[in-house]
Amino acid sequence: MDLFDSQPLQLPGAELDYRPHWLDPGTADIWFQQLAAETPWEQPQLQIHGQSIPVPRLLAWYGDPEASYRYSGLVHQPLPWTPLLSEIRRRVEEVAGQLLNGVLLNFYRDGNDSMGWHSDDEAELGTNPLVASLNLGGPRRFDLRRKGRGRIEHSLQLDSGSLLVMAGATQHHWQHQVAKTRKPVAPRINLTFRLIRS
Ligand SMILES: O=C(O)CCC(=O)C(=O)O
Ligand SMILES: [Mn+2]
Repeated sequence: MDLFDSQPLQLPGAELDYRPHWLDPGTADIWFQQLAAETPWEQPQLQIHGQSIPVPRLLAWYGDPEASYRYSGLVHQPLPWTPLLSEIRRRVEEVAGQLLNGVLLNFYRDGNDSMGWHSDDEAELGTNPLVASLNLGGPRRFDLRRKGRGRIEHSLQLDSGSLLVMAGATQHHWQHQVAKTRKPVAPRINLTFRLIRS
């Protein structure tokens, strides 16, 4: 790992560390292809005002047996670590400097797939959670805004092989999104590693 290839982002009340070239492009491509093919992707339905609406992307949750996780209104039992995901976890834990017992995989098939505004502030993540987010495949824009405000204050283009670590009080004060786009974009897989406290 190149210690100097790290960009701390100066946003008030946030602790963000962006490493654009964390992974070499060849490995990023191999990991993308393998995860796209071997993951049992799901598209859960959200219940909104009595209507059933599919989540606008594909998901999978992996982790240690105790790491069940609630997202999209449902509790998900973790799938067991695959050899590739164990290897990725080991490398991400080195950067994070802490254990991470679960990973949410998001597959954005095209520009119509997205993730709405949210903070990673579920109770089972504890007070100041560290979330380490690895990006593979096509680049997408990642937006940040302060809670209670509408305006996007910072955007990052998350390229393939980049790692974004969010820590400290970031999730208390900030929300993030990956918006839909009309630009043609290649498929993308994002992996967010977390520590679930049971
Ligand atoms: O796809 C991304 O970069 C964001 C993913 C995310 O925010 C999440 O999984 O909580
Ligand atoms: Mn998130």
